[in-house]
Amino acid sequence: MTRQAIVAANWKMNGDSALVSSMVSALASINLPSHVDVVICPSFPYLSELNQKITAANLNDAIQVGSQNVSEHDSGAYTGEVSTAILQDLAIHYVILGHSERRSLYNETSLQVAKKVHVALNAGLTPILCIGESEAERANGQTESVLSAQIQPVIDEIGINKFNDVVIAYEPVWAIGTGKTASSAMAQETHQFIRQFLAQHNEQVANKVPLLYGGSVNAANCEELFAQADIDGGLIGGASLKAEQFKTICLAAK
Ligand code: G2H
Repeated sequence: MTRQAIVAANWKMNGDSALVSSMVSALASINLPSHVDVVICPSFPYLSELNQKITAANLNDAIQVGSQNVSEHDSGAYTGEVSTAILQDLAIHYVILGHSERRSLYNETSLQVAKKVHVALNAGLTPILCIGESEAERANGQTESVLSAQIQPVIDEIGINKFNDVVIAYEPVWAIGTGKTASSAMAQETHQFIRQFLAQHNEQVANKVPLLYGGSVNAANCEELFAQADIDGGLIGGASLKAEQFKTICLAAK
């Protein structure tokens, strides 16, 4: 089964115009593999500038732009929020949803994340649905129940068939920005569990959903992670801010 390989950059609240320019130039200097979708998710203010630079560099087929969040509401009095319509207007294709930082710092619940996935799909955006367990949850043997509880509300909200258009990023919370990465074997085991969980609902859909690994992925560990059977790419934070590292990671995607 061939699945779409994806390498997505999550710049979080980092980056500036200079990074937008230098990253596009760096990626224009290599032959990005045609089987890989490269996605860059900067802060909201840089979405348009990034899209324009990608177009100017003739890289529209190779690089897509994504946002790091979207509102579950259509429009109206939601100060500080950004709607799917605004993202559509800016020609954005992907949206990261349910990142652990959104869940822990901004109290986003799995139900709210499910609604966001729904509105994103309705707007033709591809959601990158983030799930992951904390260190204590893994230590207590709760990894599978935590991941199931994060995915099930999304299945209930959109139905399993719509997962044909969803990307899942497994990001163990204890590996995020800490320099601790799950071993490739541990990541593969967890990805396999996620695919099996989806397969209980629909095996065909489960075999098609790209599963990305996230959490301190870098140029040194990406090859081994991407070589795992159920790892279809990565969601990259810190290392996506460094053009040389990010290029290596893009080239390593299978
Ligand atoms: C996990 C990841 C990107 P980092 O949050 O989503 O960040 O690679 O810095 O751990």
